[in-house]
Amino acid sequence: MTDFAAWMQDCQARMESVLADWLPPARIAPERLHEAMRYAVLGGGKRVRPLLAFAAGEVTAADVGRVQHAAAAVELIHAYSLVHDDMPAMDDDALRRGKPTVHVEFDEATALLVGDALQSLAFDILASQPLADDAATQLKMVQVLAQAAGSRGMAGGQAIDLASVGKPLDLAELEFMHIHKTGALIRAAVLLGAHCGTASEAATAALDHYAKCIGLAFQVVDDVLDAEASTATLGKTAGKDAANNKPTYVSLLGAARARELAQELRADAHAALDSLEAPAARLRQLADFVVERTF
Ligand code: GRG
Repeated sequence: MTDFAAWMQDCQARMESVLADWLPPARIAPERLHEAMRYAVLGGGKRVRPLLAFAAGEVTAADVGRVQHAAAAVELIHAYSLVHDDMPAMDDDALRRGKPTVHVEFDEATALLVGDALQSLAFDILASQPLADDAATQLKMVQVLAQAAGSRGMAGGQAIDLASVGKPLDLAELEFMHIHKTGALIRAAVLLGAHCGTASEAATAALDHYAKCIGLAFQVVDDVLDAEASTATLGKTAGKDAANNKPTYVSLLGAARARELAQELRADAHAALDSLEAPAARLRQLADFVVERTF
């Protein structure tokens, strides 16, 4: 196993345990809601956003005991978004992370509440744990996550996505949508990880630019995988974008140019890290992972 693979495994295991501790036990009332929350969050997913938070925290010499809570908060928002995205009113999907989606395994009302409760838990964590050197930075972290998840971030991107089905978006409009829908939370993961340590303004700006590049690269690759990989490999239904007549990087540019674009974004992400004093090796490896991933 490579050093990077071992690091990833280590962070993923840590994340699983931290999330398991934060999620209410299924034996506590309301049992069914708590069971569904645990079902939605535990035992699956690549944990890309927590990995980014850990790697950004390394750059700012953050205490990993702090970063793990910030990373958990971001992952809970991500998990909530997947639960709601899979519901019949949105993407209407039956498979997520290789198992039945929450509304299929439980029911729609429970899935709605799971999303709501996971979002609240994320902010509970950010508000209750000492994560930054000073209160102002910690308050800023709460704001970063709130804005990333809100109508001018992920939820707004999702609204644009829903409104765009069957419509001919151009490249700039597609990029605008994805910067919000997928990019905003990826950016929050990097910034929250960094804010757990000591980040100068220049370092924060460099990390912000890095995060924007890989947020977009993540989505470009997601579009390519949706078009080319199998349902079994992805653990979610493949080929949905074309089936739903959704504009994607593949439908606009073709798969070959989309792959090139992902490589260009990876190079931009690496370049953004060059100005940092720390080598940021993990962030570089994660940019490579995001672009080269096959699932
Ligand atoms: C419902 C407010 C709301 C937002 C939903 C994130 C999102 C917005 C929808 C998910 C739909 C989707 C397939 C988006 C493409 C990129 C993406 C976020 C993929 C899933 O993230 P991964 O690959 O998933 O990190 P895992 O399961 O590995 O955590």
